[in-house]
Amino acid sequence: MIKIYGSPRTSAGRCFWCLEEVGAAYDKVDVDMRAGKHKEADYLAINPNGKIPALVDGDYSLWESMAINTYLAAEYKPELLGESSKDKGLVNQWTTWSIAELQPPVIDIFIQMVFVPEDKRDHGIIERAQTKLPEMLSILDGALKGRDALVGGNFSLADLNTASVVMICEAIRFDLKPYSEVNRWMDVIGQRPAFQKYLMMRS
Ligand SMILES: N[C@@H](CCC(=O)N[C@@H](CS)C(=O)NCC(=O)O)C(=O)O
Repeated sequence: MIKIYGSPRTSAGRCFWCLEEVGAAYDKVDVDMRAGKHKEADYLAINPNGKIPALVDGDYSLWESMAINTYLAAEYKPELLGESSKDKGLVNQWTTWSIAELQPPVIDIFIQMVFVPEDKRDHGIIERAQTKLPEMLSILDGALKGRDALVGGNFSLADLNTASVVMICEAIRFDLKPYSEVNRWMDVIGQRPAFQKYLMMRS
């Protein structure tokens, strides 16, 4: 049975969503980050980065949330990775883009607003992130014009991984109203039963 380490309210969240999408049976393993359990030897043996999430499937273990999702799709629902080589390339493109380009400014703002006391906030970091984020969201909005899915005609891992980052924009109360295509796409995604289960886990 698959074990997924972490809570749905962290970077592990997209893996819980993916597990629901692919319909694999799994056990959730809580890691008490407040108590520093993610930095203890037992957990470091699974993920030497000391970060959440990690997946263990029998004697196989894997870390990095996007890599975990690619594994889950390949193993349990390969159509999520795209049908043709070209679509597979595009799914990989959006997955890489969402973690390497879209997520960093979102996380920069999140860290400053949530973890750094107001008098210690680095306003340079916040301003740079607030400039970069609209550029990234405009790219996403343009790609979604007239489409319900980022790649081909159907929901894929590109949608799941990218939407999982857009959800953090909501958490930092970044105004998504100007991105009408992104909103429409998120509404379509919001109807997915697996997504709704994931939302319930976060509440
Ligand atoms: N790139 C990693 C990021 C994981 C990550 O930063 N996880 C956070 C929780 S949301 C964490 O474990 N932070 C603890 C730390 O950095 O020490 C992934 O997507 O899996």
